[in-house]
Amino acid sequence: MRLSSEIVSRLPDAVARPGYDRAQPCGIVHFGIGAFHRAHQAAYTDACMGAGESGWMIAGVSMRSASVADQLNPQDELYTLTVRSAGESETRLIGSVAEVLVAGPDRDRIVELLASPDCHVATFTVTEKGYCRKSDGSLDFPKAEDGFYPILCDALALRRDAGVAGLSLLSCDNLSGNGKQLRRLMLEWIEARAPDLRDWFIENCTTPDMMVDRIVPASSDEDLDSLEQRIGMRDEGAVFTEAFTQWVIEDDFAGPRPSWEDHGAQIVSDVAPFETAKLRMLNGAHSLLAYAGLDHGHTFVHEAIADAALRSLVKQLMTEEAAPTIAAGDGQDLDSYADELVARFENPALNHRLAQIAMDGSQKVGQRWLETLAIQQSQGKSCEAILTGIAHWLNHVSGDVRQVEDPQADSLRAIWQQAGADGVVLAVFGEGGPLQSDWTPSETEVAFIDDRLTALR
Ligand code: CS2
Repeated sequence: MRLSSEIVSRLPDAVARPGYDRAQPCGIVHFGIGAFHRAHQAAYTDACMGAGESGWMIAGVSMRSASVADQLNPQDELYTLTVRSAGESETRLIGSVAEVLVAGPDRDRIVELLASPDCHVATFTVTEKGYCRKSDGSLDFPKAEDGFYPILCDALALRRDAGVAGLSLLSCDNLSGNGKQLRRLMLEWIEARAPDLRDWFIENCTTPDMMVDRIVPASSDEDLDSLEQRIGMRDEGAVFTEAFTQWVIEDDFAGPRPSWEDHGAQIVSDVAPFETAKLRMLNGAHSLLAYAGLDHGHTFVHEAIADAALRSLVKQLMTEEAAPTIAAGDGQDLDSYADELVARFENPALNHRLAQIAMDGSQKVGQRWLETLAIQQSQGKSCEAILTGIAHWLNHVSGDVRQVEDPQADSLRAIWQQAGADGVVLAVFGEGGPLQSDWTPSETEVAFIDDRLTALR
């Protein structure tokens, strides 16, 4: 028996369900409707409509595959969200998604929804690589052609022509200064492809920065099976997450928005301290656990953090390397933040796969590790935990140990083959390498990484 609006009443009483009328306009178009969006922004928006706000249904766009549409369309876009903490699971039904569309085949409908006066907000969780940036950060036009840029650009031009207000564009991805980056990249597209839209875009659209946080492992077949046992019906779109959730949003909107702050979001004037702490501490530690954890033979985050050697590296990365580079904002205590993160990583009920975090490292380590390295280096300090992480990442992308899922997998493997273990650090991170940043490895740092790599290979 498959979940759908017709059989919602047969759900166990313990499963809370939307009490609002779902036949409302879509005020939000979301690009990248994966598990994270469904467990985070869509849940906040569901709470807003549950509290009586209207007009905030979400049209979700899947950028590449039709799989989310296949999961949700037969279920009238309903899905359950299960919060898992040790020993307990709590499930609620989310009603805020109205439609799921696929970027290629449904392009016209997506443009129509975005151009509609009912729509006020476009949100994005397209992952780091979905922004189609070249290694110098500028827009990679051939890649961007298949991304959200042309769709959004067409819709914005229609809004301008029809005299409709601009949109608030919310990048909810783990990029530093995500709003600013989205603005810069979108402008690059507009300047090249629709230059007459430039001034209108600048005057009418905003791109607030934000920090989003919730650990959402990819749902497994076992997750779906055990949920089915518990709720008596099959939910192919179910998502599973932790109790913790955080959303810090810069107060910079072009028009109306849901009152997310009534349901736990923080609307602030400066997101940077939160975003930087999250990227360098949480995500930085995650990537270290992923590459080092896999090399130590672990599968899940909770196993890796229970490994004494890795646990001490993670603490070192967070408190001695990353935290000193962060100008903490009001009420932010980075030591307790680090403790909370370790506790979240320990959650045994999540089964968060290290391999999931290990994906797309070339797009992630810049904001997670290299910014910290650059700042510490400028103060004459070196960061052994991060450098150890780099050795494990390089080992990973050699392609010799396991399958590498990364848009740069082929070129990184080619660099390895050409430069060999002795030259790979500078070939990747040095001048002309694919991961150039403000951090240029010093001789001592190169030697440190080389030592670790030799031990690994
Ligand atoms: C993780 C993140 O997969 C990854 O790279 O580090 O998805 C992480 O779980 C989230 O950012 C937590 O908010």
